[in-house]
Amino acid sequence: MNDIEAFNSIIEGIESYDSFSILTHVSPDGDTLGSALAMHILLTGMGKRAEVICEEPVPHIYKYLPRAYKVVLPDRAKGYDCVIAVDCADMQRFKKAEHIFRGAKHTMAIDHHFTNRGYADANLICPEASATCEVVYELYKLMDKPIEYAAAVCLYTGIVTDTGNLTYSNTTPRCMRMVAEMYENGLNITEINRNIYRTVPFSKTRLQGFVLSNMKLELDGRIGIATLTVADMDRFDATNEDCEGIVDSVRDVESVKVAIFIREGRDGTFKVSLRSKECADVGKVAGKYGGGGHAAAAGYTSREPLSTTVANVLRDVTEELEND
Ligand SMILES: [Mn+2]
Repeated sequence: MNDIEAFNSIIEGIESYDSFSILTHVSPDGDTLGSALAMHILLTGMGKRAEVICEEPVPHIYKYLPRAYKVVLPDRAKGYDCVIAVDCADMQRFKKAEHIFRGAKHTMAIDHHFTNRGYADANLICPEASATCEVVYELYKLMDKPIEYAAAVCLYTGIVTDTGNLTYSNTTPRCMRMVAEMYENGLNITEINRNIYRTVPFSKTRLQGFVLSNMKLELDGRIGIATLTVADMDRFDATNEDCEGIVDSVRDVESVKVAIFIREGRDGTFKVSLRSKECADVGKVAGKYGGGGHAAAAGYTSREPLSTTVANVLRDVTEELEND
C-alpha cells in the first residue's frame, strides 16, 4: 500500500470535519461492518460525531461486533456533513442509503475493490489489500492511533471473513502480520471464530441439510446446482441469512467446477449465485443478465420462472466450461 497521497487526503478530511456518517454496503458482510465500526471507534475517539448506517439490520452473526447495536437503518440516519463509504465498490452498493451519500457536503470512500473507480471526493482504494479492514488498520497506524481491543475485534473480523480465515488467494503475509500483531496484543481469536463460524441457528442447519440433499449434478458432475423456494424457506422457518454458505457447500463437492444456487425471493424473482473453481468465468455469465461479481464468484437476479432460469444458467455455464 503505497498510495500515501490517498491516505493523506482521507486523514486531512478526518481531521478537518466534525461529523461523519459511515455507509456500509447492501447485504452487509464482516468487512463492511468491521471497517465501519472500526472507523466509528477511531472518529469518536477523536471527539468527532459519527454514525454507522446499514441498509438492513446487522446480521445475527455480526451482532457480537463492538457497537453493532449502534448501527442505524437509513431512515433513522442523521446524515452528517461528511459521508465515508466503506467496502463499497460503486454507488449501487448503497441501495436505500444512496440519498445520504448524494446529500452529503463531503464524501470519502475507503475500499479494496479493484473495480472501484473513485466516486467520492476523496478516495482511498487499495486493490492489493485483502480487505477494507486492512486499509483501515493502516489508517490507524498512519494516524498514530492505538488499535484498542474493540477496534481489533472489528478489524480482525473483516480480514478473516474476506480471506476465508486467511486461506483464500487474496491472503497476504501483510494481513497475516496484522492479525499476528492483534493476537500478540491479546485478541481472543477463538471467541471471535466461535461467534462467526460456530454459532448457527437451528433453522439454518436444517435448511442447509434439506437444500444440499436435493442438489443435483450436471455435465458429468462438473456443475452442481441447488434450488430453494419461498415455500421451503417457510417450512423451515428460515431467514435469508440462513441461506448463506449454501453455494459454497455446492462448490466444495469434489467433481464440481461451477456451483449454482438459485433462491426464490419474496417478490417472485430468483437470485442466482455462482461460484467457480478457477476454470470458468462466472462473472461473464452474471454480466449477461445484468448481474455482477468476478470470475470466481458472481450473481444476478432472474425475472423468468424457475424452470427457465435453471435452463438458461445451465446452458450458459456449460458453454463457459466447454470454452475453457
Ligand atoms: Mn471487502
